[in-house]
Parts: sequence; structure tokens; C-alpha cells
Amino acid sequence: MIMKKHSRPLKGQLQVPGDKSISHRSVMIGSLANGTTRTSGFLAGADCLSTISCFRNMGIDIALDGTTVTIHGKGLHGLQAPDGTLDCGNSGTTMRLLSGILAGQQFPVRLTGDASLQTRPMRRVIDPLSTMGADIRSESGNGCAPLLTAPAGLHGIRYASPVASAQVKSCVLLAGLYADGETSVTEPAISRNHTELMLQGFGAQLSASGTTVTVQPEPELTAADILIPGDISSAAYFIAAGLIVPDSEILLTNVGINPTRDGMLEVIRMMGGTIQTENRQISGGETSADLIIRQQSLHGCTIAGGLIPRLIDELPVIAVLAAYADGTTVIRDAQELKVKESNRIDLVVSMLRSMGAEIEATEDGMIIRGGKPLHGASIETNKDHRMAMSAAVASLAADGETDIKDAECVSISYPQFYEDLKKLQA
Ligand code: SPQ
Repeated sequence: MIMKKHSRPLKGQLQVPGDKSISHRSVMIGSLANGTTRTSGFLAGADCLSTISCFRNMGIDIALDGTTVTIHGKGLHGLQAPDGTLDCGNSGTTMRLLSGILAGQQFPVRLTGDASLQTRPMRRVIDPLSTMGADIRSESGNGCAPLLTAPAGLHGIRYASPVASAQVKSCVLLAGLYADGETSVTEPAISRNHTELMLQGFGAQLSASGTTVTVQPEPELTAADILIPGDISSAAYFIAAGLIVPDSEILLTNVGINPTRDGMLEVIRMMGGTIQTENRQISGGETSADLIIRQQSLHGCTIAGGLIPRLIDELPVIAVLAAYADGTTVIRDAQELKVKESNRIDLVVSMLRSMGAEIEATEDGMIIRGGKPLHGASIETNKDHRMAMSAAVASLAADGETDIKDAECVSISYPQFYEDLKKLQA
């Protein structure tokens, strides 16, 4: 797709699609609950559709109507053996969270995904689940999908996770629902807590202390209605675009600002910017607000430590923001970027370098010396949705034309991304 510099301000109001992490969890936890869960604001992107198809294949009746999903849950022990392999598509969340649930089932399952997902590390879930007594292995023995699970009794464990990962934490907590005692997970820093909030809303017993979360087994999960706020990881592209395109003013309504996900807003403050928040609301423990973004000049900053898990998926577009800001931005402790849908350190560095930015990769992040004018280039995305949307934002203030390869991969998390961008450009 060819994108051009946008020389007029971006103006208008948008509702970005529902939060991807919460959408996945609504289908999973709704399926394990007794009764009918109604979810509104659901993200009908390819990743969440993979989750729906896996649970339908295990006998759960799920109706999708636009952004409303009705899930007829069958209780903690109500899933049935699927017909053939479960396909998680491109979705790491589907595969890792589902692994935890499948570890507690009385039937064997084969789980796979697309070419990208088959290269992503799964030992991070195989290891703790095996410690719990689960029968789970990588089919080819390389620590990646396809994964094979089989029935086994699970024990509660205390797991000290080497990575701050909501997928690992959620996988172990979901397996803990089927264990013979309590299960706890301690992380090096707090990752997104949507699983904990939703399980609690459905009646599970959880407690949190510092970076440790503990779940009690065999809860009676009861269906509940879920209002899913807009995804801050999708809002991030319009936040960045509004900050860099001259004279822009954008209102993003009902964006999730859960404190485990709002790191980008903190970074913008560190860069000298302000995002106005209005109409704060809380539903199901999840906070949301309207965000007002006005173009501002920003300066570089250092992004590291416990802030990283709070903005991990926003780092590619934060790097774009840093390339347009004055001074140096250092991103550290972000080695997890290498094992996402693509190696997001390498791809961000080659994208911005080909557009004229001064940027270098480091072992665990990157250093961006911002403020140089950018120009259009041909951008390889490796079919990574977040790379395509970041390239689109970078193109808006870059001279000439930018050619985004495999631009349609935005369908993973934001199918109407280009249409929404056009609305603000009109
Ligand atoms: O689901 P998937 O493919 O892993 O999606 C990504 C994304 O950019 O959309 C990561 F590539 O988001 C993850 C996120 O990085 C979604 C997620 C979740 O819903 O629990 C948690 C994060 O991953 P992790 O490995 O840090 O737990």
C-alpha cells in the first residue's frame, strides 16, 4: 500500500475497536463459566476470531453479531474434545492461554498456528505447566508449536516467572483453576492484569500482593456481561499521529487505560507532552476514558524497567514518535520485542533507518536520535500488524511516498485501521 505525507491537520473523533486482550479472555472465561455471557465492544479481528473458532470446536455455542458476542458457557468441565487440530492462527494469546486451559482437560489436543506463531517460544508455558504435572510437549521438540496436550492431574505450584508476560501468568492461573491446591505466579514486573480482573468478576478467588497473584482451584464461574473498552494498543497509532502531524486535534472515545496498560501515556508525559483525559469510567474493574490529543513538540526520554510491560506492544509506534521528537530516546529492557509476531527491534530499526532516521539496535532495545526529517521508503512488515500501522503513522509526516508491504495484515488487531485513518484525514 502506498501512503503519502499528510500536509493537513488530522481532525475528528474516533472509537477504536475493542481491546484485543480483553476480547480473547471474554471468550475463554465465558466458555468456562456457567450461563450466558454477553460481551459488547468485542474486537472482531483475526486473532480473536481464532479464539472463537477454537472454543466453538470444543463444543461451545458462540454467536458473533458485529461487536456483540454471546457465549453459552458450559462450566469449568464442560469443554469437549475438538474435531481435529485447534488452529490459533497468528495469535500468541490464543495459544498460550489455551495451553493452560487444555492442561486441565480430560481429552488430548493438538494446537497449531501460522508460520509466525510456529516460531514463537512456547517453553515459557510448557515448563511451568509441566511442573504442575501437565502432559504438554512441542511436537517437533523445538519448544515451538505445534503443541500436544493430554489428560493429567495438575498440582498447585508457586511459579517465579523469568519474564513479565501476561500470557505466561494467565496460562498458569488458568491451569490453576484445575489444580489440586492454590497456584501463584510471581513476575519480575507487573504485566497486564485482565485475566485476574475478569476471573474475579466471574467469581474466582484471587489475591494479589506485590508482583504475585494467587488463584484458588475449582471455582464456580458464573456468566457476566462484559463491556470491552477501546484498545489502547490500537489508540496508540492515532495518539502518535495526532502528536506529530501539525495542528492536529483528535478525540478518541472510551479507550481502556488500565494502569497495567497505560505506559504510553506516561512516556508522552516524560517526553514533555500532555494528553487530556475525560469521562473516566470503570466497568468490570477496567478503567476507560476519552483521550484528547493535540500536536505538540516532544523531546527524547529513557524507557526501561517496569514501564516496559505496560507499553510493550506500543514500542514500535513510540519509536516512530521518538524519531520525530528532539533529542535522544533510549529503549532498554525490551528484549521481549524480539519474540513477537516479528523481531520488532530489527524491523523498527530497519524501517526508521530506511526513512532517514538515526537509530541503532541494542541487545534489549534501541537508541533513537530524533529530530531528523524523514522521507518515504519501501517498508517490510513481515506481516506484523503493529509494524504496518507504525509505518503508516511514520509516513504521515515523511516526505514523499511510503510503500507498506503486506499492509492488509492490520486485520489481525484492527481491520478498519486505514478507513479510520482516512476519516481523520478527510
Ligand atoms: O497475541 P499476540 O500475538 O502475542 O499479540 C501481541 C500483539 O502485539 O498484539 C504480541 F505480539 O500482544 C500480546 C502482548 O505483547 C498480548 C498479550 C495478552 O493479551 O496477554 C500480552 C503481551 O504478550 P506477553 O508475551 O508479554 O504476555
